Amino acid sequence: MSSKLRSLNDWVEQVAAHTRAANVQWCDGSQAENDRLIELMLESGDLERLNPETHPNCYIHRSDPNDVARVEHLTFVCTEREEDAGPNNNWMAPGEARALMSGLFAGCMEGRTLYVVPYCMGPIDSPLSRCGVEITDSPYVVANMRLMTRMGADALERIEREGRFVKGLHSTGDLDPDRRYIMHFPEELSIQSFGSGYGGNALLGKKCHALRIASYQARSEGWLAEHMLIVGIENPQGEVRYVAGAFPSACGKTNLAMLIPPETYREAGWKVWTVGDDICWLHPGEDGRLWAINPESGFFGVAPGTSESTNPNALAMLDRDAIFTNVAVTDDNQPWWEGLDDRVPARDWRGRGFDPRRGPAAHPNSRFTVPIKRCPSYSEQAESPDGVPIDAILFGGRRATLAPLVLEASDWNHGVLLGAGMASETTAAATGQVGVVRRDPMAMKPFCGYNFGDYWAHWLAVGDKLSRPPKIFQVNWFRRNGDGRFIWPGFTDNMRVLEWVLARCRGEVDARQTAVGALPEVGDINLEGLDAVPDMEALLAVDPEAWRDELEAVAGYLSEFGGRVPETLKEMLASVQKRLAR
Ligand code: OXD
Ligand code: MN
Repeated sequence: MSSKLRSLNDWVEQVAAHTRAANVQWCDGSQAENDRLIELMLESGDLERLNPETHPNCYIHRSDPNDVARVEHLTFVCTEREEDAGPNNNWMAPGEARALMSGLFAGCMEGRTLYVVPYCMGPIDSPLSRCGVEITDSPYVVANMRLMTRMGADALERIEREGRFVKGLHSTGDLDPDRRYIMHFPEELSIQSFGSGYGGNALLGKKCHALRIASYQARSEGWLAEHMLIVGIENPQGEVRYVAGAFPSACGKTNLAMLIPPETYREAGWKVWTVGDDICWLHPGEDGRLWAINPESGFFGVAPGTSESTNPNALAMLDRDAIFTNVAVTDDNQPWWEGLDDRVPARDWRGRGFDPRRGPAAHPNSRFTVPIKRCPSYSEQAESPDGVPIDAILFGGRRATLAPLVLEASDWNHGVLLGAGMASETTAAATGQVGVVRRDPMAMKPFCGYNFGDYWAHWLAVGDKLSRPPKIFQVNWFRRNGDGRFIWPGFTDNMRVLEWVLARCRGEVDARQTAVGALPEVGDINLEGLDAVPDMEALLAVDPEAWRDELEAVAGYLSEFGGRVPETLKEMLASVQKRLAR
């Protein structure tokens, strides 16, 4: 097979020659093709079958122990001018990057099959979707791309019709961390990734395309590509309102996206619908609202901590048709991770007999890949070509102190400031120290494909186009008390905050105005049915001293982006600082 599209064929031929691939296989996304790939990986040891009685059609992949997370220090944005990538990105000149990558790719597929993977990010018939083609030598990547994107014949047909696609070239190479690079060329809509098989580095539709390249493309086309979940909240009257939320990696986006409301809410008729858990493309609509699609069609979720109490919907979808990466297994070959239950695993994520002295059984960034349609709270609207209209945007972070449970921005521009000032404690989703507070504007620090200064200007410009913009809120589920314990129960009870957020959007409840934003009155968060009443005073406290320091830190951070920071944002910051000084 090949394609009717000359530019695609030429590229595939040129890559096959350069990498000296043994075979070229065009992927059609069919079940038969997937079955063959799974068989191949079972034979090669890339996959092991999990217990077919308890987990039919589920497999485990154990990665190289060196290759378990995104590698931000090896991820580059290669724009012609360094300042266009901005201080938020590692930069390399495109010519230098291409030469480096060409050296690495030369001959790297000798003896291997080159897979051509056409994919569509977003519903196949949506004008908001965008397409790409990934060339890879990893059957694991092909199988995961089939779960995470609309991959195969339909995508190829759309690509041939449009003639435009993001070019992604990937090889696992020899998995040598010294020969590992994830390069982005946003000006030519292309990606080159070498030396890693890990999802965020290798499933190029996800972070590389749907965030870094798409954010750049979105800026020139007038929309936003964001690191956000999308969730529909149905009230007892049967009306569904959609909320998008940006949270840094491993801060509970997946749990929030498929939350089951607390019992009292369920009894009253509240329901939650899942549209997406990680990435959201937001387009201004003709009606002056923001419309969102989830460009993905699956979840690549963090396994540890997922349990019957934290995320029962996730557990319900993980008992068939899933690929697990770097989890542990029980003696009857079921997948297991810390926080799941109190069984003792037999083998750890490296396949060794489990020995707690060697650390956790599952890797802290172990993952599951599963089609979104397997989720019990799956929303049919995830296939809507128009997307869903967004009423509220949440910016969340993991902050032990300072940030209250929820805070409402006074308007869109103030919301952009709240997003730009986001900070969070780091997690295991990326290589590096865990638990350090770092600035993570809009949860996009690792994912924005261009200078943050220009990105904030673009956010402001998108707001100018909206006559009915969503309200913007900052949330923090992770505030701790003096003993270091979380004050807010989180998980299902985050529904209580969402109820307040939506009541604000509908103008149904007043708020307490403070210098930094509007907060709920202590009695306005519904606590009915909670066993232990959290310290709401502490959760909703605003400490002016601490906020003055915070805003100074935000000002210092913004100044790193120099002249690219929009004046409007600086003025907004100054006006909040002025209110705090009083
Ligand atoms: C992810 C991440 O995998 O943000 O979604 O790291
Ligand atoms: Mn993510």
